[in-house]
Amino acid sequence: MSGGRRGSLVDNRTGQQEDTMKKQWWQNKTAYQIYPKSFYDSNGDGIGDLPGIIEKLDYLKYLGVDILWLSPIYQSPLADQGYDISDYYQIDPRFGTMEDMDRLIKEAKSRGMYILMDLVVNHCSDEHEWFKKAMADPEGEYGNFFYLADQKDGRPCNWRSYFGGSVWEPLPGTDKQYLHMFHKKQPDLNWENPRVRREIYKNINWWLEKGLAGFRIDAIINIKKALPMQDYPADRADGLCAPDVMLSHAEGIGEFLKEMRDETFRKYDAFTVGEVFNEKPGELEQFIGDDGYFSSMFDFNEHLIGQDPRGSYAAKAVTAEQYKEACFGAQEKIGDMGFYSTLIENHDEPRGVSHFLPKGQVCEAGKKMLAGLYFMLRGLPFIYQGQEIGMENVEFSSIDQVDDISTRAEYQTALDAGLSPEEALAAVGESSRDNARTPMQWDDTLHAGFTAGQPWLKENPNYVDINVKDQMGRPDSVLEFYRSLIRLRKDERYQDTVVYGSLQPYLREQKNLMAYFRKGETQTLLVIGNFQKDAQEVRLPGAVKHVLINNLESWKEEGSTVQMCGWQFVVLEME
Ligand code: TEU
Ligand code: CA
Repeated sequence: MSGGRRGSLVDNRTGQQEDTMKKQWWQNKTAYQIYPKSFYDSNGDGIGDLPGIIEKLDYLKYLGVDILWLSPIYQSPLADQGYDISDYYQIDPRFGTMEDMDRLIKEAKSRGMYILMDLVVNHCSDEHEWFKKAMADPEGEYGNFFYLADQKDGRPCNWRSYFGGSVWEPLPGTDKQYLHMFHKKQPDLNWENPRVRREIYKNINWWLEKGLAGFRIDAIINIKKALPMQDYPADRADGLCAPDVMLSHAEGIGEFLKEMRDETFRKYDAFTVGEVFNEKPGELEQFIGDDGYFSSMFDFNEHLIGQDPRGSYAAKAVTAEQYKEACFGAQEKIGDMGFYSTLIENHDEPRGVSHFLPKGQVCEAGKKMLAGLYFMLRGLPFIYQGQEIGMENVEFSSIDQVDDISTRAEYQTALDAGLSPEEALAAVGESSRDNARTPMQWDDTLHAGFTAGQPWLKENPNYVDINVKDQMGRPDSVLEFYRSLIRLRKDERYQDTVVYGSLQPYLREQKNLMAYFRKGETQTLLVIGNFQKDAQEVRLPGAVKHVLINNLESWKEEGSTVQMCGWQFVVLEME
């Protein structure tokens, strides 16, 4: 891995040549998120596993992705599907063995691919031995691994957990209570305790020694609490306040993050991408600038559109204009100071095509347009499993079909707000995390070719139409379109512009049109997406040299304008 050489880029704001951001080994790559439980089941128990991932490495190589992020596969009761870890040094037997993991790292390496694990260290599982020891002796050493308080004094604060209810829960068998920002089976680790931090760094280094390329870092903003704990104004009838209110009062996370970086990642030139929703204004450079805590951070700006403090039942549909402004706003904020990781979906989100395209208008052309629009932004694109074939949200006919604890909590919130069960299900179903967690659709045989047994979560019945087997090699498929985007990113003639070129919005005011320039030192690309089902005319800023990518066959250039068909997406090389 070579990095650290100084890159020369055109400054976004001044258009001047500048000695700016350092180039890094990972920036010209494409990343792919695997949700192991739903990816491929090699032994028929209905649960995807590590040998299953190894079997599909050649498929991922065909797609062209380089960096693979695995959602957690550590030993876990799976209360939150592995985001509740009971042993950081073990692979959960349902996913495979440590030998499988070592083999995966080796097999990936031999194909020129890199493995990232998920680093979940804001909390562990209540089944972790640290927590068991804390329960056995709350006054002892391990009591201080968590946030404990005496029950007799009442709740220390009125913070609401992300999955509903108070963050406080009685510590079984004791007169104490403990804090959990997420589910009660996910007690928060006390980062103020240096021993906790040392244990975490030791584990990170242990994994990096195995040859991991780095980590995706879970929920990391939560490690710093606003202390001393206090109440904030209640924002719902439950008398509690949303966790982000507390986070906005928490100061000093940088000391932890810097220490973690220096004790671990930096020594290995590891790639890290932080899951950060709530950095404070002006903090972006500290997080992912040249000397940042992480290599990169996800751009979640598009994913916050339409959210409502009352709960996910009240969320609003996203419009094309909102989507465009969120993308451009993020790009302006980051400029060339750092490198975002871009995405349209992950395991916590509904399917991007169902969420960002208007209801009832989801089609192959629209799926490709959405793919092209985020892929060509400046940043490291992440593809979530199944996204590359255009997998869609699933219909839930009963809350019993929902496995996810977050959706179940949101359902209860909707009922509490007065919705009928049918309304509540329809409302929370749209944003349910289970939309992304249905089995990967490999082919049109029983259970989408995911398992020879019974899948742990029901497959989306549309697998008969949407599956890998159908799309591989079909030139007009969504899958082949993703391949063409990845090829362009890797193409030596264009890579510098696609990866490092500055980004400038074009015709920003034109409705349902998202267009932008990517400008390199000697080259200008123009990206245009017609974000609606109807055709629209677009003025061209100059002569077109080549149409590099087009999601439709037609190209209707007339003088200085082009007639863009509904959902048409193009990448043009300009004279
Ligand atoms: O998500 C963190 C996070 O902020 C989530 O609460 C997010 O807002 C929510 O999932 C939206 O429904 C991470 C993981 O990605 C998620 O899967 C875990 O459940 C969570 O941390 C706890 O580890
Ligand atoms: Ca299995």
